[in-house]
Amino acid sequence: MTKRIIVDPITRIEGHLRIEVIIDENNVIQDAFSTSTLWRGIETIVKNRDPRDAGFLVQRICGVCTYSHYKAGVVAVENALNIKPPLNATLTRTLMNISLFLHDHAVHFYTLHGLDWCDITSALKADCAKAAKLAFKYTSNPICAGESDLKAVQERVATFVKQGALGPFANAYWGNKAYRFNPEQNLIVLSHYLKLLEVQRVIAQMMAIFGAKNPHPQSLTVGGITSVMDILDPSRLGEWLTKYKEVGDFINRAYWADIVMAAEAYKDEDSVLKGCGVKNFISFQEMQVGAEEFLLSSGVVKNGDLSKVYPIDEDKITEEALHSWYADNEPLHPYDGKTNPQYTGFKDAQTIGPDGKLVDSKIIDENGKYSWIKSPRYDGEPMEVGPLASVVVGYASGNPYIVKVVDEFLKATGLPTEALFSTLGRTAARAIECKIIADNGILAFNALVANIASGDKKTCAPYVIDKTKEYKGRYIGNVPRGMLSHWVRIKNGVVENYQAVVPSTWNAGPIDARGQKGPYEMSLIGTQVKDITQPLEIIRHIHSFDPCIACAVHVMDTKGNELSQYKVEPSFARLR
Ligand code: NFE
Ligand code: MG
Repeated sequence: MTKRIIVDPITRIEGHLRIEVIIDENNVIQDAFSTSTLWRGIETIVKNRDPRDAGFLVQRICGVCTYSHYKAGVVAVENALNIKPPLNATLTRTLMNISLFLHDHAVHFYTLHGLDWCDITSALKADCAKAAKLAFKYTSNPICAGESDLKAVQERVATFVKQGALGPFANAYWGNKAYRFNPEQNLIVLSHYLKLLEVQRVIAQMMAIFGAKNPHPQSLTVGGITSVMDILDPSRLGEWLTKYKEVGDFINRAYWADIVMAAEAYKDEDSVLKGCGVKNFISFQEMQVGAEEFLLSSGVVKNGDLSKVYPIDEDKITEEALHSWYADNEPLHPYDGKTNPQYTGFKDAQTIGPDGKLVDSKIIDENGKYSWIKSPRYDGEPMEVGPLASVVVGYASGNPYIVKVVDEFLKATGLPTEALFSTLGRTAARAIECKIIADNGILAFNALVANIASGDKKTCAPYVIDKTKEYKGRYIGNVPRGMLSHWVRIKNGVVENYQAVVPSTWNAGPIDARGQKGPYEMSLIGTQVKDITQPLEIIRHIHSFDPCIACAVHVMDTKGNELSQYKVEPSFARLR
């Protein structure tokens, strides 16, 4: 009888994700399975639609990266129609992208992942004066970490606790031995957690300046942008700049400092020093800051070997569905991808309950289909995508923006480069990418202002769609959770086929036909769970990828039929 820990749902993510792990007698994870339990259908909805609407439709894939799919849908169609948007449009798109990345990364570290690192109950025991002094160890200019700030935070949260209601901090694994911050460090992170709630609003406003609204901005159009008056208005430009600086301040004085602090506090915590089982990384050029200049680089790094970076051959990208709830098992290039559902459900099993006795239960069929997520592969190999991939590829390529900040991180923490290949490294990589964008996004702003000042007012390129012609095109780029690609075929003036190969699909997908597991599953194997009733280590590894299962699945029943009923149990984890 194997022991299984099932965490369903994984909370503090977007979408519905279930993790099953098999542990040995020492509670070390021997095998792991990642399952998306819910599905939606945008790739199907967009078929037979006007390609000019594709961006708006595919934008609804996700409510988190609300800009990524919009931009990808617009650029894929531009690529198919051979349209080159004017520089003003490209740079304005970057300004919107900057706010998306800053938002997603900061919100991930504090709101979604932070409580895997920070024990709120311990923060209440902190000595505020000591904590205020300690904050200077990690930055010369701390924010929201003065003695009175910290006292106010402690009192605010203590009020919840006295009322017996932890609010957003309820139902966590407080006191677990896998937490490593001391009370003062926990209090600093808690203070920044609360401050981020205010900063998040400012970042959303940044997006809305050129995007018209947030979430789901609406100012991109095939060929360019529609926020013409905004980019020609110095007060709108000034507003964006002020907010960008305010957010950058938080990134450098809070987020960055807290990551350096986490690296110090957790450097002996075995569970975060592992967590990188797939050491292949793929990342794509993104964040255009000039006519030809980008902050993030393209390439493939294999087996963690930083001495070589391979160029990406996009013909080598496939998705397969042997273990996914779709009918077509074989690997297909996304231009020819299929989305025909075939749900096979869970199987009955007797598993060990919390009291050690057998209970009737349901588990996945790991030999059959067990997830709504497909398995993307590059040249037949699983790849990790995301900030860690972007940092690894950029570092190995000698990208000066990335090398500078990675070296700064390694120097500040005393960690070796190999430490990047871990859950700690993945969490740090997100802060590294965020800092690169916070510090250098200004280049795109300056380039836009200079281009307008030079007299170029163009915001859209003209084009025609010839209904007698067939077109195909794609967007490939990097979004906050990693490499994203959208592939479109156009025939008779409408979308004939549309496939999105999404970051969380790369990371969360199930086993492929060659028996290879993806990054989520591999990240868990070998980790010891200290307390099987509180599998904090599982959640921390998985959260470090910043899962977005809405993005990874993006399928729904277009006829509105009920496909299945789901019951989400309030208990965070159940032992089988
Ligand atoms: Ni739904 Fe997304 C990003 C995309 S996903 S959050 O970033 O594309 O995995
Ligand atoms: Mg897809």
